[in-house]
Amino acid sequence: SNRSMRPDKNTYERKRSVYVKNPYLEGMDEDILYHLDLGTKTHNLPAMFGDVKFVCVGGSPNRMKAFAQFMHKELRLEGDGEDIEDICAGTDRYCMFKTGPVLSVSHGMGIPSISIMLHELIKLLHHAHCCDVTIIRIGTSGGIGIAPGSVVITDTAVDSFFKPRFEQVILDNVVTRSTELDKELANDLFNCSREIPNVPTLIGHTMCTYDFYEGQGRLDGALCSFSREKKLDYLKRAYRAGVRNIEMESTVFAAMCGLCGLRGAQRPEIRVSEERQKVERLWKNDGMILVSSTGGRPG
Ligand code: R2B
Repeated sequence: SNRSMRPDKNTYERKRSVYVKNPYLEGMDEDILYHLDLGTKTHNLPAMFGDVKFVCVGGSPNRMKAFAQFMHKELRLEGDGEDIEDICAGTDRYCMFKTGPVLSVSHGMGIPSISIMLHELIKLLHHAHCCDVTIIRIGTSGGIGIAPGSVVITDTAVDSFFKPRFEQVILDNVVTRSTELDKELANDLFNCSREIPNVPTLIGHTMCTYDFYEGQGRLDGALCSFSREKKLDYLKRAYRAGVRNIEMESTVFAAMCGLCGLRGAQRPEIRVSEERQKVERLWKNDGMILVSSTGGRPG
């Protein structure tokens, strides 16, 4: 909803810029954003991106294009938006579309992939002198103990041990970063969801894993060394710790956005699939419902 998503007067007054925490960047003659096929010498980044206020990121390029077309219509911009151009067309690593103040960017699957994109996106927003930017991941995920088709708005991203932390390996050190997301933004999004009928929406923790199979307790990977009971025990413990869905990007997303002055939120939808129904049956027998993310298109 435009009403509840509009930043209040104080937010404008604060003018929160997007910052980078790298003393070397300023002294660099040129900054090349390798995987976006953009750069400070080749592109006028302030002219191209200076008005960006919202960045929406998600795994799949096609979905992010469809989202940009949707935004084009929602914002009632000129033309039908069908021929919207991929700003990163020079590379097939990620794609990026701009509709008014909304940037739609794909990030691929998993922490390393989204992390590379976020480094370059944050530098892009910084070079473009953007301020008061809100970033929202609108990815897919597998739900735990919630109704199929639900939308989970993440309050905190947690790791595989249900801890609100992201462990970044820097050279041969492990640095622990916080994964808190903007609570006010989560509440704003939740209030918006009340205006959309028939889409069950809730706020909860999102667990981020390094792997889709063994890391998520799946029994259908090429490797599986645990029993069905162990899997269910793990997922139940996750549920008790407040986890309502599982995906593969939220911890690094929360950590990086938090450190660089971006107001961040996660709003993954739960994929509905045939496999889910199977797992759901299994869990129903066990007194819980699990919405699995198997079988859907990777996203
Ligand atoms: C959700 O879906 C993908 C795996 O299928 C991954 O990117 C994620 O977080």
